[in-house]
Amino acid sequence: MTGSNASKQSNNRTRSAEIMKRAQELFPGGVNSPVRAFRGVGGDPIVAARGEGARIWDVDGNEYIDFVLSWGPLVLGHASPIVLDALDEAMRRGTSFGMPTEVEVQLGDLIRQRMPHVEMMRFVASGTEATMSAIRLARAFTSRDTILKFDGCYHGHADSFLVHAGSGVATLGLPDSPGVPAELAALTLTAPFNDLEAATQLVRDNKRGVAAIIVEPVVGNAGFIPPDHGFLEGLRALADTAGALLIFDEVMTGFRIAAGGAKERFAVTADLTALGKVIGGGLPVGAYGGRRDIMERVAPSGPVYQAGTLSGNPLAMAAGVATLTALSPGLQAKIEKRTSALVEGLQKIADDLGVPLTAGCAGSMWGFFFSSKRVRNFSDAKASDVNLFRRFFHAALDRGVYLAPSAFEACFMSAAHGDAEVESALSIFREAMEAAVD
Ligand code: KE4
Repeated sequence: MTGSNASKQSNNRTRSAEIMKRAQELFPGGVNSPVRAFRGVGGDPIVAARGEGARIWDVDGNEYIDFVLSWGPLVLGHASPIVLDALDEAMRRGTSFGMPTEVEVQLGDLIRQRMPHVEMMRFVASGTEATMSAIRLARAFTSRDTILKFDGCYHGHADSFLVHAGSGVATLGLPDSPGVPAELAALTLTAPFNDLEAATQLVRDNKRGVAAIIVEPVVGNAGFIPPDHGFLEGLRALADTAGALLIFDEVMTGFRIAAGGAKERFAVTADLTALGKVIGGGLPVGAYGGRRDIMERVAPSGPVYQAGTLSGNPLAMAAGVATLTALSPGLQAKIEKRTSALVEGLQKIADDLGVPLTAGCAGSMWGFFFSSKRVRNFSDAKASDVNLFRRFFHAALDRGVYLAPSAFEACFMSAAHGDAEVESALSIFREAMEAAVD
């Protein structure tokens, strides 16, 4: 039940609680990925039963408008008939071969048509694999070991990235991760996002040279933080001067901030790009690619080894082909228009209520902070009112809207979020904000 006058739902969550009790015995924190555990907002996770379009239902039958969309992949919405039909046809031919297939070529063609700078690519099974492989390749290509990342950016859980990382690492307030050898962590430099001077200084001071600068072109893992004008251009110039590769981690931004990704939106071309999420339509996928002269170093055409049993899995490829084929420029523009309307509406609600809030969006990715000033980096994000976010999150959840359960995550929209969903969500946001500030 979600309607424009949605008051608090019944919110019986007994089945969720029962299932989570069993889950706690089986999985660390009862989850298979930390950020799902609600540690960033308190309370107990709701257990998903099904999704359809813009909505999910939990195992107690409570309905929510979903703005997490599996953390970004579901740009067509839950259980999109387009994706289901493609999967139905694909799985009847078999679920995996560990052999070349035509469908992986079809998806590769679609990606390269939209991102011509991704001249050659390799499919893997997660975003982590994509960024981990891109870094290994950059280190091999430059014969250097050091990388530069940005505080609060999250590039998956490969060892080299768990240094001042965002997403679940930030949500849980982990001081980086035990188990990462100090010698390896020392090879990861970190600078504040949007601080070109600090990045330049770190690169200049590193006498052994930097292999790669890796960045989320629009940050989604410290909350939603867009780049300052000129920041990405500055990183491109810095990489060129330093002989480092520029890697855009577009696992989250890919096919969300623009059809052609960061290059189309910001006119900055990375040497390597990591992709994931949307290109698998909700199935396990990742990809890394870019300049042909770099990618040709990857085995078996070159010596840089990387492999995967389920890389290019035909079901994930089929879901990706269906998704990207449906995601026409016209549809993308429609989703972006509704995303802007939602964000403008949220900002207006906060302004009307006198609640300090800054909201923003880039394509079909959006986010907000309870902060009176523009958030430019992770320190700004941590200084926002996280306690108010927690209260707002639960007030919205109780009224039928599911936001990312952390102040340090982004939210998303899909083709299934129509004007009715935007109107309902804004009505719920107003009620939730009034309740949260009381
Ligand atoms: P995966 O290994 O989770 O497929 O992708 C890692 C990754 C890499 N790069 C970026 C920019 C990402 O956002 C991610 C994963 N995003 C998180 C959400 N912020 C996934 C959710 C989770 O960890 O459960």
